Amino acid sequence: MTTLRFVLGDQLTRDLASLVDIDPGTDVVLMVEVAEETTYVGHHKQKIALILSAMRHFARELAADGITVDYVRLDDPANTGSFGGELARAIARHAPDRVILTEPGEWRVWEMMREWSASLGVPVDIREDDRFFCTRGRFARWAADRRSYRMEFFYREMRRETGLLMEEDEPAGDRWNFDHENRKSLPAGAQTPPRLRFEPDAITREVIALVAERFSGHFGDLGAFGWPVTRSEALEALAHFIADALPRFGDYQDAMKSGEPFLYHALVSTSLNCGLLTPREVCVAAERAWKAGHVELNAAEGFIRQILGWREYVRGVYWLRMPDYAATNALGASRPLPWFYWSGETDMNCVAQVVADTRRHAYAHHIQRLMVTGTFALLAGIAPSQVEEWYLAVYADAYEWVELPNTHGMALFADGGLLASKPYAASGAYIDRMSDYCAGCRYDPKVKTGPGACPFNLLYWNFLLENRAALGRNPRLGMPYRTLDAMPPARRLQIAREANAFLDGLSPDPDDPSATRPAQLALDL
Ligand code: FAD
Ligand code: DLZ
Ligand code: SF4
Repeated sequence: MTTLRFVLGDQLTRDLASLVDIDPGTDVVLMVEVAEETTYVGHHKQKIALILSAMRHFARELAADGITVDYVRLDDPANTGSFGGELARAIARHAPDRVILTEPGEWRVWEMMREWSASLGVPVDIREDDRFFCTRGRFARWAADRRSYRMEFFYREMRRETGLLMEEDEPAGDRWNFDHENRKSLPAGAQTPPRLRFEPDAITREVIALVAERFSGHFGDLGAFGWPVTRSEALEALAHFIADALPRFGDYQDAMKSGEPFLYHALVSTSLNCGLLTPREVCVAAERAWKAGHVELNAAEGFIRQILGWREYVRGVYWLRMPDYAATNALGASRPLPWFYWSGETDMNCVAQVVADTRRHAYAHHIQRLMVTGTFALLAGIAPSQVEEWYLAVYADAYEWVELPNTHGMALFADGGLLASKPYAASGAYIDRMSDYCAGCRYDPKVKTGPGACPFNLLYWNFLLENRAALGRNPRLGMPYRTLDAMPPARRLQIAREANAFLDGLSPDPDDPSATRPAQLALDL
């Protein structure tokens, strides 16, 4: 009576639904490193190293608890390279009566899984992933009959249901949301806490060597690898964040600084997304810090909202709307992704800084992702599928269920406003206010057109011009459209001409010299 329990690389949680009732006397846990997962997108080298190392550590911990683990390594010569192929081989090895799984994070894998019962000839039990606050069914009930899904209302229901930051039936501090207090720019000379990075042990070093050799063509550096790869490291990192960074997380959540991607952010997404931490324990830790008087309410609320609100909400939208969601393109954006998203070679200092952070750490914080590389792609009309592939590839925390709604919906407005009530379009003034990037840039955020004009300024107005049919009646864009309409026609023409010259100079081709200096044309006008 053997049960085969197949655990995927982002399911590294001891009380996972498919592991809770394990019988170590008879059951076998299957874990497989497969080429299909390491290459379905060109993952950053650190992402592959993180998952393979965390999988190997998790398997070792299960084995230490007396559980039989059948672990297939990437370099096993018999490895078929796919989940389906490895599951079939394991069924032949163990002749199980049934296979138990937890539902996967991605639609792509869900489609494979649903076939397995029929194709493998063994009953396959797919269990709900109960590591989230909100099940897929619960979200669907919330979303039923709503024309658009606003995170804020979903979040309030989650607060009520979980009791997090609640006093009886009311939100702590009599407000649900302290976002207005969370938009400060970083004062000059502000000290940011040194961040905990974990020295790779022998298992991680072996994986890093494998990745360096086998995935040398993938984007990203391995040198700065310091992600938690075990639950105990992840818990240590969480405790460090709560003690040293959470007190200022709220205030400076949106700030950006050259060479400092971490600032006061939590760095917990890699651990949450592969299962080393659960969202509940992370939120409870933040709530406790507030109750103990260690942090202000705006910090605890701002942080908990990201996890209890945004993280659950984007997952709900993903599962409710896939697979059609990915195919929408409300603004008809179609330009190819400029090569500088990979090379970082651009005169736009903000973009160059974010790509550099991303390459070095497989990390950039939310506002860097949303308001620099995201806003540029939105304003420049880059094809959503190409932008999404980039975001899925370059971050160590990237899985489609969380990456896609953030990119497609929040950053690119490609879903036409299902997720955000207006596009996150902004000119250079926003980046200038929230960062020190502009001080080191050859463009000037105060110059709107002509020599030295910040490309974000040109593209911002051009974006509104080009998308008037889709956005002109959006009440939240009334003010910028009125400003645009008050401009003399010749000025609007100048903006359109300069913006299009700039856009024509962007190249997706690394061998095209203009790919590294895409802004040249705008200055030549
Ligand atoms: P903090 O800023 O400290 O926030 C704490 C936690 O809140 C995060 O760990 C994360 O779990 C959660 N969170 C915060 N914002 C969001 C959000 N918008 N959606 C979901 N969860 C959120 N996050 C991913 O985990 N994987 C992705 O692939 C991903 N892709 C993104 C793509 C774009 C275009 C944008 C704009 C955002 C994306 N995010 C993604 C959300 C967010 O940027 C990251 O969760 C965050 O930067 C992770 O760093 P942190 O742990 O230091 O987060
Ligand atoms: C991301 C990833 C990578 C790089 N490699 C593996 C792997 O070799 N084996 C595995 O089980 N999982 C891996 N993963 C995580 C999967 O891609 C993830 O489980 C699916 O996308 C489902 O969310
Ligand atoms: Fe970015 Fe414009 Fe500032 Fe340069 S001036 S860093 S391009 S926002």
